[in-house]
Amino acid sequence: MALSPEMRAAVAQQARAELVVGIPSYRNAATIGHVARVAAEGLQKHFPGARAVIVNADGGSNDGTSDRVRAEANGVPAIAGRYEGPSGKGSAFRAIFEAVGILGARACAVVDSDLRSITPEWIERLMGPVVRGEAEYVTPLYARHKYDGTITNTIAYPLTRALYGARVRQPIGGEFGFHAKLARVFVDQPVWETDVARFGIDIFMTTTALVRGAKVAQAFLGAKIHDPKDPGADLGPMFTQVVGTILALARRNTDIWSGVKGSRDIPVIGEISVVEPEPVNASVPLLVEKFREGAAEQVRSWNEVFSAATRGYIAAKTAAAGHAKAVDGRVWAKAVYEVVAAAKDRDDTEGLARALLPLYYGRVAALIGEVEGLDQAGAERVVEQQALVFEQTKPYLLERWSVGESSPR
Ligand SMILES: Nc1nc2c(ncn2[C@@H]2O[C@H](COP(=O)(O)OP(=O)(O)OP(=O)(O)O)[C@@H](O)[C@H]2O)c(=O)[nH]1
Ligand SMILES: [Mg+2]
Repeated sequence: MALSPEMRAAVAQQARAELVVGIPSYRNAATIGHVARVAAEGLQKHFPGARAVIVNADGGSNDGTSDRVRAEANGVPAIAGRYEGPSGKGSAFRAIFEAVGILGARACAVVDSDLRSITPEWIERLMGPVVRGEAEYVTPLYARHKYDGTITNTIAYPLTRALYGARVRQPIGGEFGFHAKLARVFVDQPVWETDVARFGIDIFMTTTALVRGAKVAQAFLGAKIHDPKDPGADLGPMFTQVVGTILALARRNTDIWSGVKGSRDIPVIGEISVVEPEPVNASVPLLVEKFREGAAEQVRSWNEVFSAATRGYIAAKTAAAGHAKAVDGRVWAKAVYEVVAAAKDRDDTEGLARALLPLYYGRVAALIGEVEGLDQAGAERVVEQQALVFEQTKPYLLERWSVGESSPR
């Protein structure tokens, strides 16, 4: 149970609602008021006859985050308070899913609390398809700066696409719409003491929707502008939580992904237009340094996880000078699959994700070089090309996986 007794009581006091907008937060007082105001406006403008509730599940902020939500909800009932359980975005979502169940709602949209570019139309695009019965799970599609979303671009997108065969471009975008039936499925999974309670939540939701055969659509939302993070400086824990969760889910769903070849398009709602996102900083020297440092730390676990070819490549790269330390897309795809295959007989998926982290830094450094000087469309082609490499390399995963079956390594 993630709803605190106080929040549960506040939810139970509400009349039945059809729609819920959920906002997870932790110390977002500077930005969450705007998000709550725009969400309320979207509900009033696009779903005027429907009863809706805004639920803010907070991680114990002491900066007045929840007060901002109450103050800005503009007549839409708002429940704002602390969730219970492990600290993290996923626990906040769990509380929101529980509220959806208690309120008897039909559809829910979740939006991050650090968004600056949210408009009332986002609420319509995310929830409208669910309300109209056109989709059960809606992922966002937005223009992000070419240095933003590096976990998405290097692994969450290409690996989800290759494993489950669906071209969901932003599987961990942060904004989603879904049917209450799926909220129920999410709540019922025994994952709430794992990294799903933290930043594993987004990939858990998307993967669960895909393996359950939910009808998925992508909502075009324009530009995503939020509190940006430098991929070298900020993203280590998020990477291990997201990738650890991908690995844990891959172990459980072998019978589904092993039969998938190629990938299918996922329909897009709303017209895609060109928008210029705000630039995000990325420090290549920092990435290269972290690659080298991490390689030194991980030697022991790398012997257990990676093939001799991959280890040889890494050794050569980390010895090379400066920018030459970058990791090539083909080697990256194989290394990722070696880690997926290693998850077959290892429970410690987070440890495996940590083993991959230095290579991720090396891969991001390379990707930054590959897209430097390209416009958004050009950068997008590079990401697509890499995703295709993941699809083409998938037989290598199947091979490593079944080798593990007959002879323990
Ligand atoms: N309740 C709660 N919410 C959190 C926690 N950490 C993050 N969040 C919320 O989750 C949302 C996404 O967090 P961000 O830190 O913006 O992460 P992100 O935008 O997915 O990551 P990047 O795309 O890499 O920038 C925001 O609404 C945060 O307030 C937490 O520990 N507890
Ligand atoms: Mg953010």
